[in-house]
This record gives sequence, structure tokens and C-alpha cells, in this order.
Amino acid sequence: PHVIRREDYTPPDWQVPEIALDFALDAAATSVRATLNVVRSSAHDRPLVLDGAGQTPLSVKVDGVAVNDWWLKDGGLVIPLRGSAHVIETEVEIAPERNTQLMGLYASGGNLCTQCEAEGFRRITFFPDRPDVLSVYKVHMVADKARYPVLLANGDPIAQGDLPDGRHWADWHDPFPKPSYLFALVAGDLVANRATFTTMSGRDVALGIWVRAADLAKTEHALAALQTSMAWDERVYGREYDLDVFNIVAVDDFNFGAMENKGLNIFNSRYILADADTATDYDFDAIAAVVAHEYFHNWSGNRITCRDWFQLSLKEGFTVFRDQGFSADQGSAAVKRIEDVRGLRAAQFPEDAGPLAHPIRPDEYQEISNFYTATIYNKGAEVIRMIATILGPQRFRAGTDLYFERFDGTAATCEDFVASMEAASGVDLSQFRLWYSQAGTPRVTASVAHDAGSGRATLTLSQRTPPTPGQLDKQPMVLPLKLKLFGAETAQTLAAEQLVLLDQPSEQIVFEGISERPVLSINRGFSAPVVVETDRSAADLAFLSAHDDDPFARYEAMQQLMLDTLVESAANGTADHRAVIAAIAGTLDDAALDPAFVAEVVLLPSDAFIGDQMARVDPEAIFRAREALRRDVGRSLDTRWRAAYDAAQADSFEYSPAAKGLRRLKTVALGYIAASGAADAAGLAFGQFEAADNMTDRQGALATLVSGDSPERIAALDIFYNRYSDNALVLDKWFQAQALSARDDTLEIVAELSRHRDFTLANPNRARALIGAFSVNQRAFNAADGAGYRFVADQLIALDRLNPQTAAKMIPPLGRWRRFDAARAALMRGELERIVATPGLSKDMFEQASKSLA
Ligand code: B3K
Ligand code: ZN
Repeated sequence: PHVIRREDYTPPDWQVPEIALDFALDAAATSVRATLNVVRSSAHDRPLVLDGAGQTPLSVKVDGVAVNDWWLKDGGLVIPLRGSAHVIETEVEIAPERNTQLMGLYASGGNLCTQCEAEGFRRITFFPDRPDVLSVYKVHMVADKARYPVLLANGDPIAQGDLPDGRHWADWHDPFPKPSYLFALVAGDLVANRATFTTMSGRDVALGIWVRAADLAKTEHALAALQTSMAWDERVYGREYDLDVFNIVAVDDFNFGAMENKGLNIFNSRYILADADTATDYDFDAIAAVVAHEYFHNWSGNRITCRDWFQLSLKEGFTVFRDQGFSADQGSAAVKRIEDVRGLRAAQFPEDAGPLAHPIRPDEYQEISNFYTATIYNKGAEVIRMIATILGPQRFRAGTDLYFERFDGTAATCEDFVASMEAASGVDLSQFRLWYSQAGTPRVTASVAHDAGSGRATLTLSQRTPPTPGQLDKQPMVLPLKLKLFGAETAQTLAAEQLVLLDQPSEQIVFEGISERPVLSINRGFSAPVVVETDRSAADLAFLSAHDDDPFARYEAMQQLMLDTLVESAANGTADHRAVIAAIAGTLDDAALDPAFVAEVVLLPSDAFIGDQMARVDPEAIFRAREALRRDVGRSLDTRWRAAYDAAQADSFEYSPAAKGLRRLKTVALGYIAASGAADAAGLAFGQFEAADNMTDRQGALATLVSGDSPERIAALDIFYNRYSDNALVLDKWFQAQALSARDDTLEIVAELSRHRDFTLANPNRARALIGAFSVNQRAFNAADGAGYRFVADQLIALDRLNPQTAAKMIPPLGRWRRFDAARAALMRGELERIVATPGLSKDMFEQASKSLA
């Protein structure tokens, strides 16, 4: 395989300050003519090499003259040139409707759209398709006016007009030099929800969210989120929008969430379309977060882009950090932090502990599409968060100001960002830089020894980062740990919160005047993305779950208490549930708590997260342990769950943090009532399902029913299907709910659903809803006979032929074989070997599957 290495970076031989693109758009055959002004970057004699993939030039001109002195190499176009600046013209023909990879120019729902990041532009035209080549783009589009009445591209619209033959044209111009991955165009039959945003310097920006006419009413939430994000970025980061228009287009077929193309964001429709009837609260929140994320990229990504793809976290980690801050400001910051940490632990920690572990700034890759990972994004955001924690808010803001000022208009590196932070704050981040180069989740152990006689407490901290592929020896990291001591008897603060920077393998911190036995609250707010091991007893964890004044630490104490219980039960077949039950009861009884927070805190850790705590994952034992605890918590606290359930009823749907919190608690309570085995549980769930005036309640009830065996389960699935059979995004929920079911026959159901007339691998959302969801259903996927592995491998091999990028994303569950018993490990390896041996396998899949075997 061809490996690209970070240390091999060299600046581009040729720059392209300007490009003009001329599209004759048609789904079957689109002609693309490109005019590039190329400039030799230094005194070298190398030819111009333009990346390409799949096309052959119909013509090549240099300075207006057709030439034959060119050749193709690795899909790219090589043209020898004599002078220091030339005008290169090429023409190619591409077939959007045959583009099933959804990279480059493709057809979706009768419209045409583009996706270029990371290396899709080369599938449209020949170009130096790398992020450090920045060009001013002019785009001319011609298309049939009836089929494609709307023609959009980056930047500002310049002119448009009709042609005699039923076609029309439009010209767009983007004055900001940008890399090719930010190029976009859309041609379609779309309507816009429009608004105006007035920036802090008083400029009016015309906003438009473009969708098919039937979806127009579902764009209000996204439009409001866009306006809120624009104001937030001005207020919090001093960043103003810079063009006269900002358009967002929703498309149904999309490989990931959305794309930040300059002035023309293109979104997976699931992150735009919402109304109470079809979208859950989770969807509403995700829409606001993704709209904000893509908008924030205008500065962290577009105005300052990445020098090379190894720097991807420069824009992604920082932008996730920015969107997390935005979401925290829209509702409960505590709940947002809990959700973000839960996501990190579900996706990033296993990645960092497995065969695909890589630093947030990787050293090498085969296919860059495989590196849009939870590590680059979410651990990357945690790294920025730690810098913000170490610097404090004012110095952090000075650092971002300096970074934006120094590097505006350039393609920068992670090092540029860290150096800006240092320069603006005076804080030395030399050792901190290890967070960019070392993979793996650090493990911290913490224990407190108390000497009552002297009133002295000694906290011993130590750290260790486990080996990861290619990195056997790790240096000690800089870990910002917020901690505090509480009195076990009085619940008083014995030592106020302080920030400890653990940068040694181990360290002791002495507290004087500690008059009673202290209880340690550590990694408050999840100040460092590490695993903390303490010797705190169940009683101390229960104490913190009731008394800690840091909401995250309170959640964490409860999680730890639950995990300790569940791991013991999974290992021994039984455990004492009383401490967990009492702690949940105390939480439910605490009237001062926000229901949204209560709902998060009383949830048991997932099967997968329990497995992550065990030396060997035993999926059946974990499932049994978790079900037993759920049943016990449900039964013991039945009155409280019913009271919470009743108290959470609302007269009518409202989208507010308070109303969302109540809905969340309602469905969590319903889940416990069902887990208790109560005879009326299915009826209660079905009642909620039928009476719901919103998708959150309806889906919550459905999710409860699909794990059971009641007649209501069948009824609800049928009603849901019939009601939403023409709404693809809601049908995804129908597929997904069944793939996540706890039933014994989930694999059979999922296999049957894979043959359902509404199932298709061609739509990434649908593929993820069924195959992706099934592969994270720990018990069903890891069935002892390997049938789950075989099913997923079959599907991924089929999907790879259509869409390698989306297929390769679903490899990691098969790569977890080291965590399982020998029999399962052999079965998983067998499937990975079968995948690697598949003729015509994509390099996306080859990289993921072969690394997973290593
Ligand atoms: N930058 C895009 C992700 C592109 C993924 C390409 N495989 C969306 C985002 O992170 O905002
Ligand atoms: Zn992003």
C-alpha cells in the first residue's frame, strides 16, 4: 500500500492563484472546463502535476494553444512547462449519476451537488488537490432550467440569464482564496427559507436554507440556529462573517454530517430538517450543533485552513470545541458536558485503545477519509479544552485572537496554533505538545492518605499511557486535573477546587488542616480526557453522587458506582445492588436538580462501556448483569419512576431546555418501568406512543417496546412504518430502533430488514441506521456463533463496491477482536481476513481492515 507520511511534506511546486470553472451540467454527462493560472513556486524544473481520478482530458491547452505533450500518472495529469507562469485549460466529462461514492459531483434526489473534502475535487477536474494551494474561484454553470432551476456555488452570485434552448446559466465568484476541498456547487429544484443577518459591523448577509419545496416548513430550527451561531461567534470569538450571502443546501445522500464549503454549506438533510412530529430533541440539538459547527468553520477552517491533512485536527478539534461551547450556552452546560464525555468514551476511548489508534496529528495514512475520526474531532476538541483550562478564559481568547490575526488567509499547522497560544499567554506548552504526537488514553491513579493526628492529607497521583500501534514507549503528559476535597462526615469543603497540572510520572500533593476524613473529587468537569482509577469506596462514591457541587463529578461518581457494581456482577454472576439503588433514589428525590440532569445521571452505563472496563468482554454476562440491575432498580423504585413519569407529562409540545429535560426523564422512567417487568409497562409505552405529539416521546416509547415481546411492539412498529413510510429520515429511526433492540432474535430481524424494500446500501443514512447500529449492539453483534460478524462483513463488502468511505467507517467493531475470548476473536479475524482478500477492495477498506488485523 502507498503510505503518505507527515514528515515528507514539501510545499507545492506550483501555485494556482486563480481558477475559472465552466460547467455544462447534466446528470448523465457533465462537461467541466477549467482554466488555471499557474505560477511556479520556486526555482525548480519539475512539471506541473495536477491530481485527477477517473477522467481523461478531452483537451489540454497551455497559454491558449492545444498541446499533446502531457501524460497521465496515477490518475493525475502531468504537463511539462518552461516558464514561471502559464494558463492551463483542460476539459473533461464526468457522470454524476453514476457517482455512488458521493465524492466529487454527484446526483441526489434528482439534484446535483458536490462533496470535495478531502480529495473529491480531483474527481471533478484536474487540479493540485491539496489544502495548501489557495485559489480565487470563478464558476460558470449552465443547466436545464426546468430540472435545475436553482444554480448555486461558493461566494457571491454575479449574474444569471436564460438561454434559448430551455437552459439557463449563472456565474458565481468567491473573492476569498480557498483550497479545492472547499469548492461547492448545487443545481436543483429547491426553495429557500431566507433571512437577513446583520453583522457586528453593520453588514447585511442574505441567509438561505435550500430544500425541496415539501420540506420548507422543516427549516425554521436550522435557520434560527444559524442566526444564533453567527451572533455567538461575534460575541465569544470576535469573528464576523465575510461574504454577502450564506447558503445551506440539504441533500439526502451524504457520507457524513455536513460540509463547510465557503459560503455554500452542504448538509446531510438529517442535520437540517426538523419539526416536532418527525425529529427528536436529540435531532434538534444535533441540528443546532452541526449548523454551528459548519458556520464556525468559516474562520476555523476556511479563513485559516490546514497546510496538509495531517493537520486536520487544527480545524476539526478546534471547531468541535467551538460548537460544544455554543451548545453549552444554549441550554444546560452540565448536561452538554455529560453528553460530550459519554460520546468520547463511546467512540474515542475504544479507538485509542485499539488497532486504529492514532495521535490527533497522525504521522501517516493510506486513505485520508479514514482519519475523520473521533480522535481527530473529539479528542482534538478535548486538547483545545485543556489549553483553554490551563490558560484561563482571557488568555485563551487572546490566543485565539492572535491565531486568527497571524494566520488569516493561510494554510496553517497545529504547531502554529499552539505557538499562538504560547505567544499570547506566556505559558510554555512544550511538554503539552505531546498531546499532538502521542496516541492512547492516559490512565491516572489517585489515592488520598489521611493522618487524622496531624490533619494532613496526602494525594498521590500517577500517570501512565498504554502503548499503541507504533508507539510503545510514552512520555508523561501534561494533565490538567481539577480537584477538591470534601469532608466525609460533614460534607463540608476541606480543600477548595484547584487545578493541578500533573506532568510527572507521579506526584504527591499535601493538604494541611484536614480535620476529618477527606473524599476526593477529581477530574471535575472532565478537565482532562483520561481514565481515572481511584480506591474510593462505594460509600464515598454514593456520597459524591449526592453532595458534589460539580455536576460532572456528581454524574461521574454515580457512573463509577454503577460500573463497579456491573463489572462485579458480570464477573461473578451477581452483585449487591443496594448502593446503586439508594443513590438513584436520592437523585430522584432531590427536588433541586434539573430533570435533564437527573435523566442523565440515573442511566446505567452502556453494555459497551461496561465491556471497556473488563479485561475480557463477555457480552452475554454484561447483558445479564445490566438487565438484572435495571430490573432491580425498576422494581425497587417503582413508585418513584411512576411519580417521575407522571410529573413529566406536558400538555403540549414545547422546544425549550426545560421541556426537553422533562421528556428525557419521562422516557428514562418508562424504560425502568418496562425493565421492572411490570404488567402494565407495554400498555403504558403504547399509550405514550399513541398520544405523543412529538417524535421524542414516540421514538422513546418505540425504543422501549422493540426490546420486548408484547403485541404492542408489532402494533407500534406497523403504525410507525405506515405513518412515515414516505419520510426517509424517520424510516431510518424505524430501522435503527430494531437494530438496537435487546431481543434475542435481533440478528434475524436485522437480516430480514436488510432485504426490506425500503432498505438500500446506496443511501449512507439508511446503511448506518441498520448495519452501523447493529454493529454497536454489543450482544447481538457478538453472538457466539459469529453470525453477527458474518452478516456485517457481507454487508460491508457489498457496500464497499458502492461507497468505500461509508463502508470503511463501519470496520472498527470487527477490529475489537483482541478484547474478546479466543473463539470470538478467531471469528472476527476470519471476517476481517475475508474482507482483506476481497477482489477489488477499496483502499479505504484495505487500510481499516488490514490495520485491524495487525
Ligand atoms: N469537514 C467536513 C468533514 C469532511 C469529511 C470528509 N471525509 C465536515 C466537518 O467536519 O465539518
Ligand atoms: Zn468540521
